[in-house]
Amino acid sequence: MKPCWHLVSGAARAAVLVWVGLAGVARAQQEPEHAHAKAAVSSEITVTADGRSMALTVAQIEAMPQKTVTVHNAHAKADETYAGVALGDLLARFGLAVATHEGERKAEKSYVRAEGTDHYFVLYSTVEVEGAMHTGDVIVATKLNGKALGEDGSFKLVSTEDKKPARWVRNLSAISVMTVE
Ligand SMILES: Nc1nc2c(c(=O)[nH]1)N[C@H]1C(S)=C(S)[C@@H](COP(=O)(O)O)O[C@H]1N2
Ligand SMILES: [Mo]
Repeated sequence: MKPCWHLVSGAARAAVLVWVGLAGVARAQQEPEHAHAKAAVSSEITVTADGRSMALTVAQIEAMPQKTVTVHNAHAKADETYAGVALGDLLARFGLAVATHEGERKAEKSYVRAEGTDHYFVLYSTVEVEGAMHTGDVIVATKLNGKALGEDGSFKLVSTEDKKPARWVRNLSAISVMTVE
């Protein structure tokens, strides 16, 4: 039988609409304040630089020299301690060391594109991620407060100088360096 909406009285229609509206409000209020869409968890991170591409696992990242940073997450309104590899140290393994004048010149003309499994991506100037050139740390974290990152994925990019966590990338899955000529 087809619904006979035209037969329903005006008052009854209004009641149905109010009920549907209130149900929507109740649902919205159940969402936690920092809820975000569930994204696929990254199991590897692909680093591309100078035409070379390499996938790295958590074990490989954790075998590199580790850096620990404590940052205030303005969204979560909490201090968080992340551990992982400094992005500059990671890039140095891909021939992007800034120990020489030429290396520095290249960094000054390059940028880093960091992307998550949900395709959210951000840019950093390469200079910003080089501890030898810039204040602050940008790390590829694999741990938060001593534990795996959970639903933030296997890897998360975290920076200490940003006032908001918008350039932190959860479920980090790809890092590529581009040089502007
Ligand atoms: N992968 C991924 N990372 C992301 C985002 C996103 O949509 N996807 N949003 C960014 C933005 S705009 C903010 S403010 C913070 C919010 O992080 P939180 O929800 O974990 O507090 O994550 C950043 N990192
Ligand atoms: Mo944001």
